[in-house]
Amino acid sequence: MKNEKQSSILKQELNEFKDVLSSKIKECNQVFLIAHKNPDYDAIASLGAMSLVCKRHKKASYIIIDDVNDLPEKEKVMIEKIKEKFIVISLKDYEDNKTNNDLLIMVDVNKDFRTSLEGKYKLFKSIIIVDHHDVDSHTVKTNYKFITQNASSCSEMMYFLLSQYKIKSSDPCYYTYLLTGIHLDTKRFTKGVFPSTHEAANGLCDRGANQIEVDDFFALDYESDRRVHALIDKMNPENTRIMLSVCSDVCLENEVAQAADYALNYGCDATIVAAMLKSGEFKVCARSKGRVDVSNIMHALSKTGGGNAFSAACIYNHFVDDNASDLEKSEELRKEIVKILTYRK
Ligand SMILES: [Mn+2]
Repeated sequence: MKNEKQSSILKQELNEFKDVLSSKIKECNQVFLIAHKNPDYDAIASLGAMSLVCKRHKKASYIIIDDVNDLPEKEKVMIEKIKEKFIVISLKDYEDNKTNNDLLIMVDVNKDFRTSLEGKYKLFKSIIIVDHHDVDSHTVKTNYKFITQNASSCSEMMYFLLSQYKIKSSDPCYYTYLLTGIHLDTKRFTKGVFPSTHEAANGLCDRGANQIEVDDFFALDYESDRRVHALIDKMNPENTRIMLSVCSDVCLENEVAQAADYALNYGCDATIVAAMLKSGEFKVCARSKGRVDVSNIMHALSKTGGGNAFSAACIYNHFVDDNASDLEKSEELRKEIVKILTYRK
């Protein structure tokens, strides 16, 4: 698909989908918008853009984000800005205000367990999904979905939808956020870039996206970066090919992921990093250059395991003794991981 037609095919498909989106928005009483838990820049930007689409249809829309306080500062900044124009609610608010004719729009996510509405999808009259992740048996069942892997990000698709609806935001921050989402999911234009991605980025800049503000979203936070490097400092080559770091340092989920990403720069086949979250659970992130399928390892470790052969993660919280010390728990987890790695050899 890496040819000049890719962009026009994507735009044509989105244009057809647009009619479904419009009719579903018009039919319902109110729209609820949701993205994946721990929403990233792509997810938050897409929520903002989809809110603009609902506003265009003069329909009340509510963004459900249940974990705002646990998010990193810059994600909170984005959400605070969106709150100036739109209503952000908790899961509890949704439950208090639901009707029997509600539309749910899921952006940047398609799997049931990845949002805080897990188990509650049947409460909605209709569900629309706009996403760029792979689908599997966990994909929420609906006839109204636009899911493609021929786009860099949900932000990219949302840009094309905004432009097809001829929606112009007086506040350029919505364009800046979409460009930030594209930068995030393409690792700053180094992977998963399509011809349409460049077109979207150019269009966003034309509409006033601020590249300097985009760069600010990727500036490293000193404290956070030290925590990432502390995890990397604790790495051991578990066998000659897999670098492993397991410790009870308290980190944010994305810091564990960053450590696993960074360590892949070493001459190894794969990296696995585990650290403790504020909740007391352990986050485990694994990355691979391709010789090792890390999603198998994450699935073997925990039923929460998800991802693909190159990049996978899970939450680990089933310890033999829940009252064990943090250090004992991290040692138990290390042994579990080593056991799985040993079986695999
Ligand atoms: Mn995304």
